[in-house]
Order: sequence, then C-alpha cells, then structure tokens
Amino acid sequence: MAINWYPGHMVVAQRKAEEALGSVDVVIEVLDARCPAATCNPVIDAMRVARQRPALKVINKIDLADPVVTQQWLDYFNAQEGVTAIGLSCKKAGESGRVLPAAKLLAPHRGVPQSDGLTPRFRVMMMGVPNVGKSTLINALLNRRIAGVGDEPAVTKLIKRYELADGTWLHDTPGLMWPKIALETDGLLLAASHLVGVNAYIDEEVANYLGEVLLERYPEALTARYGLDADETDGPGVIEAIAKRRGFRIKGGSPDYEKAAVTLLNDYRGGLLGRITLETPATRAAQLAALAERTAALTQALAEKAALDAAAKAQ
Ligand SMILES: Nc1nc2c(ncn2[C@@H]2O[C@H](COP(=O)(O)OP(=O)(O)OP(=O)(O)O)[C@@H](O)[C@H]2O)c(=O)[nH]1
Ligand SMILES: [Mg+2]
Repeated sequence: MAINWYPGHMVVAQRKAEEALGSVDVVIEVLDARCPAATCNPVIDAMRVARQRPALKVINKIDLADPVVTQQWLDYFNAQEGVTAIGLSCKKAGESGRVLPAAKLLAPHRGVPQSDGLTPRFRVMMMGVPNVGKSTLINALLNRRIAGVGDEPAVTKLIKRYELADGTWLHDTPGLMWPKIALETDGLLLAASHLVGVNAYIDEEVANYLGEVLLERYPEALTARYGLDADETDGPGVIEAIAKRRGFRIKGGSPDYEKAAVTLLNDYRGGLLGRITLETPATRAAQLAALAERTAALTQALAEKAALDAAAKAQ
C-alpha cells in the first residue's frame, strides 16, 4: 500500500515556507528519532540547498528511540555536507538548551555586533514533517506554552514567528509532506509513528508492517508485552497472536484484527514496547539499493518494450 498524504494546506504552506527561507539564517529540521530518514522530507532539503541555508537536524523524541541506533543516525547525518545533527527529547527539561548554540555555530556572522554598531538578528525556522515536535521545541526554547501543540499531524497550519529575549526569531511552520514518497516503506514508518493523517492509511496494513519490523528488530519487546512465541513468522501473524492472547473477538467469535492492530500501534506510539527505532542506516541503505534495482529493471523492461514496438511498426 502506497501512503501519500499531501493535503491542500501543505501546498500553500510549502510555498510560504520557501518565501520565508530567504530571510532566515539556519533551518532547524526536526526529525523523529524512531524513523529519522523516513522523516527527512526531500522537498525541505531541496529548498534549503537551493537557498544555501545550513541545516541543524534535530533528532527529537530520543526518549522513545533505541539509544544505540540514535547514535548511528547522528553519525550518519553529521557526515553530510552543510549539516549538523543533535539528538534530544523536548519532553526532558533543559535538553533543548543545546539547540540554539548549535544552530548559531552554523551562522557565525549573525548575532555578533558589526563595525557599524548594528547586531544582525539571528533567525531560525523549524521545519519538518507533521507531528515531530516543531512547536513543542519552540515552546521549550521560549520556556512558555505559546505555540499550539497536539498529538495529531497538522496541528500548526500557518507560519508563526516568535521572539526570544535576546532578539532571536523562531519561525514555526506547518508540518510538510511531499507529493510522492519514493520508498513505500517510508510511508508505512511515518504512518506507524503517527506522523501522517489517519485518513491516509488503514490501521491494519500499517500494523502488519510494524509487526514485521518489530519481529525482525525487537522480538523480545513483543514477547515481553504480549507473550508472543518466538515462532511468529510475519506481521499478520503478530497481529493475530495479539488478538488471541488478549481475547479480542468480533461478534461470532473470530479474532478482532482491527482492535489488535490499533493496540500494537498505540503501544508502539506510547513507548509501551520500550525504546524502539524502526530503521537504521544499514536497513535504509539496503532498501534504497533494492529500490534502485527495481527501478533499473523497470527502465530496462520499458526500453525493451519500446524497441519491440518500434520494430513491429517498421515491419
Ligand atoms: N515522547 C516525546 N513526545 C514528544 C517530544 N516532542 C514532542 N512530542 C509530542 O509530539 C506531539 C506533536 O508535537 P507538536 O509540537 O505539536 O508537533 P509539530 O511538529 O509542531 O506538529 P505539526 O504542527 O502538526 O506539524 C505532541 O504530542 C508532543 O507532546 C519528545 O521529545 N518526546
Ligand atoms: Mg506544530
């Protein structure tokens, strides 16, 4: 199932963000530590690179993620040109204090008095996919609950500017998706992590994939929470086993897969399965290689068909 969620307000928001980029110094791109690469919006990267703005990638929600894998992602992003990455949890007091000093290092000319006596104001813009914690980070930096937050994708609908006591401008932006997600599994990771609108996917399909990833990467978490046997073989098997263990049944007595799927999604989202990261730099590289192979095979098949059509026409 391909998940694509690109509601109308995002088209407008993207255009406005593109305009606003011209007058900010650093883009703070907020990512979700449970799926950091899937939460990298390629359109945001392209906009930022076109405007030659440096990026501070903030891997947020590390309280929910596997600390070993978070370190792997920090190393991965820090190796990228024009990018600095830090990990934090907005839910932990004081952790956001590292954000602005790290961002300032990327624009050393700003906020420093010039020879004409003027001090150029430091301006940052929070960007990222929906529900990753952009507004929560703004509130943490302001030390006030002023930006609207909520555990629903697309809470912030308009760009808003906030000012810190030292004159720094913080722009909050609506979460942005992009028109076509190249890796189908990225859409599933985003949906599992509650980062896309609920109307864009079917819980059971997403939970089947989540079950498959958990079975592969964190089988012990499934055993601890649901008492699953190690011999479950696939995602649907995990959902079926949860329904059986918990006694979820629909009228007539068959297993209630829907209820089991929602249970798994909510438990993962709420951190009840422990600290989990659904992708690593290695799993990502393997998926990208497989995608490249599929694309090459498709291109070749199309070229062969075009050659056959041309030969048939020539006869
Ligand atoms: N566990 C955990 N939850 C967090 C963290 N940061 C934010 N959240 C939660 O994530 C949810 C989304 O936060 P928001 O700040 O509204 O996200 P946003 O990126 O502004 O979302 P949109 O405006 O919809 O694009 C809220 O329920 C927050 O409480 C974190 O570090 N850890
Ligand atoms: Mg917001």
